[in-house]
Amino acid sequence: MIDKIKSYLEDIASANPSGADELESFRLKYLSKKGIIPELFDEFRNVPADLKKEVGQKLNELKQKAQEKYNSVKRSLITEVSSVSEIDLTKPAFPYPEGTRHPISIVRRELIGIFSRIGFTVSEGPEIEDDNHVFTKLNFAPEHPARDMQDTFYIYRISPEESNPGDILLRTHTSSVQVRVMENQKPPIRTISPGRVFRNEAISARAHCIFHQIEGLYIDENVSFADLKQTLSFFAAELLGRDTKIRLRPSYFPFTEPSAEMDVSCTICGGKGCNVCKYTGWLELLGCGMVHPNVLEACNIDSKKYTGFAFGMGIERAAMLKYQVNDLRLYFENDLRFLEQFRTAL
Ligand code: 2U9
Repeated sequence: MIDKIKSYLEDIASANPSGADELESFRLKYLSKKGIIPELFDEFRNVPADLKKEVGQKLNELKQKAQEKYNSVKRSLITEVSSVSEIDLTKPAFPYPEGTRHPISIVRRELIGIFSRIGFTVSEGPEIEDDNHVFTKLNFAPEHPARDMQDTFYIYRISPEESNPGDILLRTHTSSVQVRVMENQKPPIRTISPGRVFRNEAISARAHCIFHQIEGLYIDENVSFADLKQTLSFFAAELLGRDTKIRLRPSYFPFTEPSAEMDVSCTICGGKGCNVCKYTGWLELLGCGMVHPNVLEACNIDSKKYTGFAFGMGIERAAMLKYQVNDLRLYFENDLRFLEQFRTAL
C-alpha cells in the first residue's frame, strides 16, 4: 500500500489541471467520496498494526497534497477570470439617467453670469423678513396697498403674548436683501440679489404665489440714469442677442424716482409684430429707476453725496421670453416631460 501511495504522490506533484473541467476531474479522481483517497482510507483499516503509523502518515500527506493542489489551481482560475478573460474594461458604461437643471436655475445662472462680468457681486438674505426691510425702509407709505394682507403673507407667532401680526412676513421682493447690504456696507455698492419671493395671488397661467426675482443695485458718487441705461442695454444684448432693442417707459415704484419699465424688441418677430407681442413689437422685461433719496437715508447713506440705480425682474418672466413658455404653472409642477426638454451644459 505504501508504494501505491508514493506513486499517487508523484502523480499529484506532476498533475497540472488547466481549466475548470480538468480541475473537476482531478477532484473527482482523488478527493470526491468515491475517489482514490477516501478509498485508501477505507483500506487503511486492514493495514497491520506495526505498519499503521508509517502508512497513516503517508496517507495524510497524500490527502494534504491533493487538497493543496486543488486549492491553488482553483485560486489561479478565479483571478484569471476576473483579471483578464471575462471583464472588458474598455466597454462603454450603460447609459446613466442624468437629471437636467430646472429652466429657472438655468436662467438664474445665466443672469448672474452676465452681471458678474460687469462687476456685480451676489448677495442673499432671509425669505422670512420684517416689515422694516420689505416695506418701511423702501419708502412704502404706511397705507400702501402692497402691505395689505390680500397681497402679502404675514406670519403669526404661536404664543399669544408674542403675537405681533404685521411685523413678520414672507418677503414680496428681494429688495429687502439690498436694504440689508446698504445697512452693512459703505458705497460703492454693486450687487444683485436672486431669490424666491412670495405674494398672495390666485394661481393662474400668468401669476403664482411663489416666484423668483433678481434685483440689482448700484450706489456710488455720480451714478446717473445714463449708467442705468447702458447697463441694461448691455444686459439685454447678452441675454437675448446683439440685435435686441430696448425702450424705457416712465413708471412708478415707491423705492425709485424716477422709475421706468424696460421693454425689449419681441424675441419671436424681432419687432415686426406677432401674436406673442400682441402686434406691438415689444415685450416688457423689467422695472428700474434711480434709488429714492428716502431709501438711501433710511439705510444711513448720505443722499447728497451718493446716488444709485436699481432694477428688478422676475426670473420666470426672463425664462418665458427666452424659451417662449408662456404658462407660469409649468415652472412649478416639475413634470418631467417639461423639465427633460432643458438639457444644457450650464
Ligand atoms: C433697493 C432700492 C431699490 C429694485 C427695483 C423694480 C424696479 C421692479 C419688479 C419687476 C417685476 C419686481 O419681479 S417683479 O414683480 N421690480 O420693477 N425693482 S426697481 O429697486 C430697489 C432695490 C433695492 C434698496
